[in-house]
Amino acid sequence: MTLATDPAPSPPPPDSATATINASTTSNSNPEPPPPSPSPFPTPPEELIVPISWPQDGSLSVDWIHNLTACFDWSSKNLPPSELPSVLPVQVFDSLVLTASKILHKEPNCVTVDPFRPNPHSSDSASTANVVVVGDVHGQLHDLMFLLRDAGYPSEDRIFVFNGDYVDRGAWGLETFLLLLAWKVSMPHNIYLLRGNHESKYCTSVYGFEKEVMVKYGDKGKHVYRKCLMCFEGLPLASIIAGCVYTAHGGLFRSVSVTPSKRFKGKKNRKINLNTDSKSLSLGSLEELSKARRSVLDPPWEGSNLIPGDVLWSDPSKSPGLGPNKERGIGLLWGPDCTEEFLKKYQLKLIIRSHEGPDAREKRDGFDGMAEGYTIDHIVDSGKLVTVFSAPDYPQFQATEERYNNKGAYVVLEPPNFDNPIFHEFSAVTPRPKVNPYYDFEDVIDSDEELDLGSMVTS
Ligand SMILES: [Mn+2]
Repeated sequence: MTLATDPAPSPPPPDSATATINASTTSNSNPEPPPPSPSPFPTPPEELIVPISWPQDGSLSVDWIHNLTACFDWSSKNLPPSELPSVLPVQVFDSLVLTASKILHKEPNCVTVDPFRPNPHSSDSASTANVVVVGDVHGQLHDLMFLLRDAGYPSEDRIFVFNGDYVDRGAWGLETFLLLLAWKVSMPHNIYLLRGNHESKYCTSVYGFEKEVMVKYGDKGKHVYRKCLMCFEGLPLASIIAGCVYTAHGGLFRSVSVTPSKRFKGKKNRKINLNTDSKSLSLGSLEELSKARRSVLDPPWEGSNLIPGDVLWSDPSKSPGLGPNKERGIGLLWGPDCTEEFLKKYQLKLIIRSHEGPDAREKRDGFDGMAEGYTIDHIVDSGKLVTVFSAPDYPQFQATEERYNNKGAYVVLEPPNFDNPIFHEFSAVTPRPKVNPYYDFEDVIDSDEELDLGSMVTS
């Protein structure tokens, strides 16, 4: 079935009350066509351009994005979720995701974010942008809208790096992800979208995003979900900002280098160092990161392509060394010594990662909680490691009365050095529109623990 040839749905027949009124008021002369039956839903305010259409030249202006934002905001407050296609038709979804996917798939695993820009107005002066680093968003559309207003929108003077986890848990993962894709399409060098562990088939099937898409797009839901998964596969894994800051959703990763076996030295037999027991684990290099195969629906936890899973799932530890992340069942735990080794090796000053919200931090001995939206986890000779989490009042749906009431935060890096993170905290936008959750939040355990690894799609 091709979408382009699908007939537009015909308007439902007028109900009998309308038909009766028509019959008595139009009499016999010059019969007018029956008026379309009024929508049972509120009509959008005049300043909104609804439904959204794809621009003829395919270039998305800032005005187009602000209209998209306002439409998503309005529909989240006034329409049932299943009416989203009346605001964003599936054809426009297709154009947006296809255009964004093409851009994302071309980016390297570790993107270079260069805030030193040539000044188009003068050949001998360069302008320098600020860089804003954002952590987990988890479908909290209204908080993301606040963050963008508060920090200022992406522009030549302000580059954004998002650390992943756009979807799941919150009720507006689709709108959140699509809004960020629109900014990416509009100005690909002013915003970078990295992958989080929730941008995967496994997580989205457990934590709500798949169901959200099915509810919102109905019989086109499977198609929309599949396109989103294909786009997730294209998201890069990490970034290096201004040559001195490394960012990724989870963090550091192991070496998966092929090492010649001693016994068979000189022969063709080579042993792949699977690097699974802690004794043989060593830190991976940026060169290895650049060669990893990131285009997988679920990053594998076994086999030889382990770097994407590490980058997306790992956590820091207060104890030295590199070991398996037993709590999560995938990824690593790395100590302050590894942070130092990585920073020193690449002459970096800072690692900014995300991935741990207030629920995850509740169970982590020795670490600060996430009440302020950020923590400083390692301070070493070469620099430091910080965690930033940008979903305030998280998670949106919770079984207990008592909430974490955490703030969200984002990081601003400023010239000339970009190595001193300035943290901006913010509270949740209240009240949130009332909406039903898309996953069984009372049954699904709080953080991403105890993965059902067998159900992951890793090939
Ligand atoms: Mn995460």
